[in-house]
Amino acid sequence: MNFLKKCAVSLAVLAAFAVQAVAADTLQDIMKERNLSEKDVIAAAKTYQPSGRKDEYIVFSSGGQSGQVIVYGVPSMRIYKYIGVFTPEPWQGYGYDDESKAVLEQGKIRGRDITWGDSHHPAFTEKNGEYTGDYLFINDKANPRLAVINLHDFETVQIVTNPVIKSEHGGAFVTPNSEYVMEASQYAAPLDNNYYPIENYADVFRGAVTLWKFDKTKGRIDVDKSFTLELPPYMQDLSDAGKGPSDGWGFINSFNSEMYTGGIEKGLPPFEAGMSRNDNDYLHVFNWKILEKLAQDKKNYKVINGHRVVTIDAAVKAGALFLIPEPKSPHGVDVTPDGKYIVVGGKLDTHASVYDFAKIKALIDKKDFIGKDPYGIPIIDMKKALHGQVELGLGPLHSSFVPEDGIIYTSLYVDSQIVKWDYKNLKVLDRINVHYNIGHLDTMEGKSSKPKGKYALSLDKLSIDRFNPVGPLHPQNHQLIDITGPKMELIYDMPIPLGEPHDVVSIAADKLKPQATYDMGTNSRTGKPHPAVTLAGQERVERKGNNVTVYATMVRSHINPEHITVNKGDKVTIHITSLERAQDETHGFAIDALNVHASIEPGKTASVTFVADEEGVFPYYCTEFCSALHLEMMGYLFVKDPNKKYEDIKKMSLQKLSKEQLEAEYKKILATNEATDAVIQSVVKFLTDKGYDKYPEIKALVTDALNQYGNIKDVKAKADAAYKKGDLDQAILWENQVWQYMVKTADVGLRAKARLSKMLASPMSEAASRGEAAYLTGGCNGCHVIGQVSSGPDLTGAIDRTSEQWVFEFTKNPASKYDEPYVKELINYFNLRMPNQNMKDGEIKDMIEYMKWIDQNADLF
Ligand code: CUK
Ligand code: CUA
Repeated sequence: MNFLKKCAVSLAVLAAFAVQAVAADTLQDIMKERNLSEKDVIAAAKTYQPSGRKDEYIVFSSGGQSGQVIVYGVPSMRIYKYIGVFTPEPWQGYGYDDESKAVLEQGKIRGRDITWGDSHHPAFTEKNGEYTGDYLFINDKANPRLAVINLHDFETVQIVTNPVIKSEHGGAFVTPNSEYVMEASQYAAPLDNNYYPIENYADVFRGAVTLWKFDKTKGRIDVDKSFTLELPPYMQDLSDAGKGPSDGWGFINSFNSEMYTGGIEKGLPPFEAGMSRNDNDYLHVFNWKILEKLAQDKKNYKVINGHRVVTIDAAVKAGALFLIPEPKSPHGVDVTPDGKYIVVGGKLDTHASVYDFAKIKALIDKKDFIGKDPYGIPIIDMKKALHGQVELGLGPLHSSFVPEDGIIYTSLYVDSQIVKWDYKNLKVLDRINVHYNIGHLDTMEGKSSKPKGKYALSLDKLSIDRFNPVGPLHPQNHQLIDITGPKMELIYDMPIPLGEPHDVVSIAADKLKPQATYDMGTNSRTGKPHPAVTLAGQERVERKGNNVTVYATMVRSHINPEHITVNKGDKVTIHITSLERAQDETHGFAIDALNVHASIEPGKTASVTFVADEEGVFPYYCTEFCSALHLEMMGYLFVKDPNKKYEDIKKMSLQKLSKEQLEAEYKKILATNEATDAVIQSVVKFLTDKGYDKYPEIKALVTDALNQYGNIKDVKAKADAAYKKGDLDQAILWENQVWQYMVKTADVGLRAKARLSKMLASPMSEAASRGEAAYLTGGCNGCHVIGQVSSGPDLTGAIDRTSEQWVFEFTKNPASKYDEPYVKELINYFNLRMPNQNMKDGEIKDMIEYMKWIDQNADLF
């Protein structure tokens, strides 16, 4: 009675809301109310993804100062993940479990922990210049490092620290078949670790480019096979690898061929004045295939910090290093998809310069040079190497490509624009304003040999007035631009709240094949079986002196063991294996107040190590809301002092249940279990009748459900044995555990049923889906549940019980029928009157179509 009254009250509230809600239910109404133009609505329609719809492209963005990588989708611009790379990331347990700590350890510089990174340029593995979607590389500009992320689980698996470069920028750029990942220096510095005064700049300070060898079968960088090319101290900037006809070559910009050394504090003009004095800087052109051979012979390299550095002399002698003048202080260098041209963004010059690789190669072959720089590197005549230059505007930086031959998109930092132009015929085609001050841009696989185009992303450094203010530190702005038409159209602004994300790479979503779960007992950071994998029944605690090793498991909804007792001062390692096999059933393992956390996805084994240096009781628990019994997924760590004598605590006398009370409780739980089992059996029947095993994803769910169900037999036997012994208390507890397994079975089983129903249901007509929307927005589901009698009658079969006309009239004006005997009966039964939801005629007609669809699919509810 009480419950029904409550329902009636909430119904009245709902009805009141419904009246307000109907005010804005046509597109025109919403546009008017939200002050949207037709253009806005079209932009929204181009980016909106209905629930469950997947994105076409996946974007990997550097996370700037966060040291992470941001993963989001295009066109929806929904953020999917922040991948921990150079910095700890608690959700993923990155930097908290032992396995990921080992990865972060690799990123130490000269023994020092580096707890931040300036993650900069992400790059995919490539095959013939096309993205493969297997691994992602990203560099840390601040602390010269490079990381490898495995795209089969989106986890960072390796960090390499550059042994000679002190400051970098021109990485990560991948050669067309992922042979090497290029990492070029930024600020020249001595390559060894010694002190030299600035007066030794030209003699000792050097730039460099490291060629990190990538082992494709292992998915790791092979440090021993990697080497570096020494370069003059010209402040190298961005790089790119050649492809097609220019495969084997690499290109690096620079901005201080003046070799200016600053000294503002001594009254000298500052760096910015001296470094932009000359009209030209140099594009470095080098051949890594020749260098690779040079690095095999001792006479060509020096060993610095245990690492091979091929000298400028050796490279010049072998015809592997050249310079070409470029307009002063350029920024981006981008090789065209066909590998025939190299486009350099002017930055301080309003032009983009297009170099023709065939011309460069011919000049090199003819040894046609205009001179040598102070380090003996041959200089190629800029005029002879250029295909042409195009005036684009102020501050051209980076470029990206599309499938159309010769078409390129270039960012203009100062003008805050993207320019579309033709690099073959050298003319500007279109431009669009962005907000504000764009750095990099991307055009869907736009830096590969097979760009997809379709959308452009503008990575704006400033957002100024685009978003709700959140203090003086503004988010960055990633803008999505539709580039399918002759004019670029801005369609979405996304605030990025995580550092300055420099650059992105994008990939067709179907090229990524991430796994849903791990093979049981995987160390995700090595990809190999974890030596401490623990299966059900193998849980144990081992002690060797002061080292305690716990082999634990997690599965919905318990941690085994639930009590761990150690001595104060013990070094404790807990290896935790998730016994789950179901997709998205992740557990997190935390011990309160001990800074311990790990993320244990299905099948993963992760370890945490800590010193139990404080006496006390420390609860531990699961940090992911993994099931209805998630809060119960816990245990206690007891840390006792072995040198202390603990007094006996007087026990409280708690009231015990009587035999009769226990019997009653036991009967109750048996009845509950029986009822729950009936639900399970009906779901099983439904699934079997519908041939669930023909649908792999449903089959996986059912297998998981049956796994849970399979646990019941053992537990039930324990319950029965306890009952036989007369231990009602234990019998009740074990019966409760039976119920837990049943709930988990039903949980997954019902999910499988819902998904299968959706797959099998006949397609909805447009009218029926409008009707469903009207049903939901009208709040009808507050009282009606399809397929069930709830606080209102089941709508299945309602038309058969009456007629379409009747349903129409009743919905339009329920009160007109309150006196009909059928309705009277309903009002009596539910103690509720169907309220008037003020629906329009069209909506009611649509809803009737929806009800017909329900009737057609009645067996699925
Ligand atoms: S760089 Cu050009 S705007 Cu550090 Cu790739 Cu950022
Ligand atoms: Cu496992 Cu919550």
